[in-house]
Amino acid sequence: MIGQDSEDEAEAKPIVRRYNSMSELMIERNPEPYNAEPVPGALIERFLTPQNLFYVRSHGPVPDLPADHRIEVGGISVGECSISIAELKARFPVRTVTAVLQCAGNRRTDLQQVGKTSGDPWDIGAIGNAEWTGVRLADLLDAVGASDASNLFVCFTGADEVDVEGEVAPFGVSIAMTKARAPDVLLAWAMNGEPLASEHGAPLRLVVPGYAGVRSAKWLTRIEVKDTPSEAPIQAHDYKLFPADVTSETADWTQGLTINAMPLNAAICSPGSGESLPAGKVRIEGYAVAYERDVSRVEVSLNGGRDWRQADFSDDPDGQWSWQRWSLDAELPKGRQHLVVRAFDDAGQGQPELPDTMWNFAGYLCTAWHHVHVLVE
Ligand SMILES: Nc1nc2c(c(=O)[nH]1)N[C@H]1C(S)=C(S)[C@@H](COP(=O)(O)O)O[C@H]1N2
Ligand SMILES: [Mo]
Repeated sequence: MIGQDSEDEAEAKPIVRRYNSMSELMIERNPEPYNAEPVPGALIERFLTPQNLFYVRSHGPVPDLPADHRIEVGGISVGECSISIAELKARFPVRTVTAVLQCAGNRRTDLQQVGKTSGDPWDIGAIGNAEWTGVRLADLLDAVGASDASNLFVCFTGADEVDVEGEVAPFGVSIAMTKARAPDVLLAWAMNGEPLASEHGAPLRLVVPGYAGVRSAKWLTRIEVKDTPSEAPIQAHDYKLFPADVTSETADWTQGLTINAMPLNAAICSPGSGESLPAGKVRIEGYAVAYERDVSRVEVSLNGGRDWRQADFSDDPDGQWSWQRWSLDAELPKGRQHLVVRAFDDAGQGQPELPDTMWNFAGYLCTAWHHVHVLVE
């Protein structure tokens, strides 16, 4: 420690918090069906988000499926068949992919400051980063002789019944054949090396890296090749992006943009909004995501967005689908302090400043600069 005693060189320590129970770690957004997100400070502690800290977004009750459950496969030029998870493991190479899963409604609360929206009031925790293990969807599609024509879609059905604006039907979504055949799209049975928990889709779920969480169907029962997108209400009448002058009453669902690829985003997780901190050095931490591109830099402002400093990246992930955790050690003076974060991708593109510029009635894809207000005592 010789010569390292000046205050400037003293390293800030991450803020340590103690939690006494899971209910202090998960913020319930809806009791029935259970939807919840982790408290931001706990979310950012690890590169891989543990299953019990991973947000849960379910549109209906969690179905209970046996481990020997079979998934039906069929559709255009595919002979009707079914396959169990044991057969998937035996027939195809097992792959592991680290990828973020993020709900398109993550950060909806910032849009709700601009105007009322539908949907659960997610803060910044409807996101997690996990290591998914399974087989490539492409390998199964090849094995059943599916065409790779780019005008086709692969449709997925879940075992849960969901209610979309009064229309009750099994959960169903689809992705284009070109994405379905991308090497990192998995039929997964494990998360972070553990069997999938029931709330995260056991025994088998789809994982579509880079796409909104909704496309990663849980509790798979059927995979079908079609020449149209899934007609299920979740695909057809939900998770679409509309301009600000469209309301839930005027929306023509055939005109909305189907939310697939997720945009550049960043959030401050620690300190959390409204927290009180002792004066002195503090470590500010959070995440940034860019998917198809890399996050090239993350900037933090300590004065509401007037001046910016570059944060350091905390991890060096392989592959393109992980989040980047970042941190910045800073000296915060006493009083109310206003922290802001914004990220840039490797095309030099940043995030819009204000949520006002992206408000939409369903509250999707909030990518505005993220603000946190703290009291330094
Ligand atoms: N069968 C089924 N799959 C589903 C859902 C669902 O309600 N039912 N929710 C979707 C949505 S909107 C999201 S954001 C993710 C959430 O996955 P998680 O609960 O494991 O975090 O699952 C997707 N897959
Ligand atoms: Mo979602």
